Amino acid sequence: MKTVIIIPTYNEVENIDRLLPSVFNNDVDILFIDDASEDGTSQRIKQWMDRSERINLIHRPMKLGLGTAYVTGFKWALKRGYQYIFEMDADLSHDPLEIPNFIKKAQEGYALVIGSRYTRGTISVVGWDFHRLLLSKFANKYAGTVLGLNFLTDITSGYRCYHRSVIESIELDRIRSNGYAFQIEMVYRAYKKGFRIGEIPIIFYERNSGSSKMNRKIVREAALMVWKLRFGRWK
Ligand SMILES: Nc1nc2c(ncn2[C@@H]2O[C@H](COP(=O)(O)OP(=O)(O)OP(=O)(O)O)[C@@H](O)[C@H]2O)c(=O)[nH]1
Ligand SMILES: [Mg+2]
Repeated sequence: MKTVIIIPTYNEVENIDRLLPSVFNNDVDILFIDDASEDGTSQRIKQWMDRSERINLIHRPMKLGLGTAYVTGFKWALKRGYQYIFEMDADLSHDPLEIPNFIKKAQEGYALVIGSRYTRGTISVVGWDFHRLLLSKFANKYAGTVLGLNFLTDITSGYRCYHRSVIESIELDRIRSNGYAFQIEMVYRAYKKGFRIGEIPIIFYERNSGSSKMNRKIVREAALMVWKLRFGRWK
């Protein structure tokens, strides 16, 4: 089955060399969406592209946000006939060893498979302080309650696998949100279209290198977006 892993990057040069070999252990193609990183991320990716045809790069002229990066990647992937389309962070928070587990779950009939840090009441996060954990747990509960998605445990997770039918059915140009909100919006839209959504347990490792792009604006955006989603202004 043709599979692509979409990886948005913004200043992740130190992580590329560590990430790529383990992604490559799987029979997948890779698409990077780099937003004009100033640290040489795209040059490093290009060096790898000389060695492998399985790597692709879309370079955007400025930092335009995670949501639009994925939308760009989704359109690219649909055009090229990929069946399974993954989202993955570049900072090694998402272990590529899990890729086969996502595909197995997808083949059991789940059109969207989310890698969850919070299955069965546990918390599988390495390296977060209490504040960050609380924020993530709260964001999940809050958004899950407003949107009726509490049957899922981790709707903000950015490690996931979509069957192409999900992406095809969603009007990508209408997606407004960018950070956490983007992840929530995609789950909600998939749910509203009636797709089967499943979760697999993952361990999330906080980044060791590079810096976080999380900020208050992203959190605020998510807090407001769930209500817009819920009351239909997005339709
Ligand atoms: N192309 C692109 N990638 C982005 C942008 N913002 C974040 N990313 C990438 O999206 C992924 C997730 O971003 P992170 O900064 O790790 O966000 P996070 O995981 O919530 O924060 P940390 O826990 O601190 O790592 C990483 O691969 C980033 O490089 C953006 O505006 N454009
Ligand atoms: Mg991260």
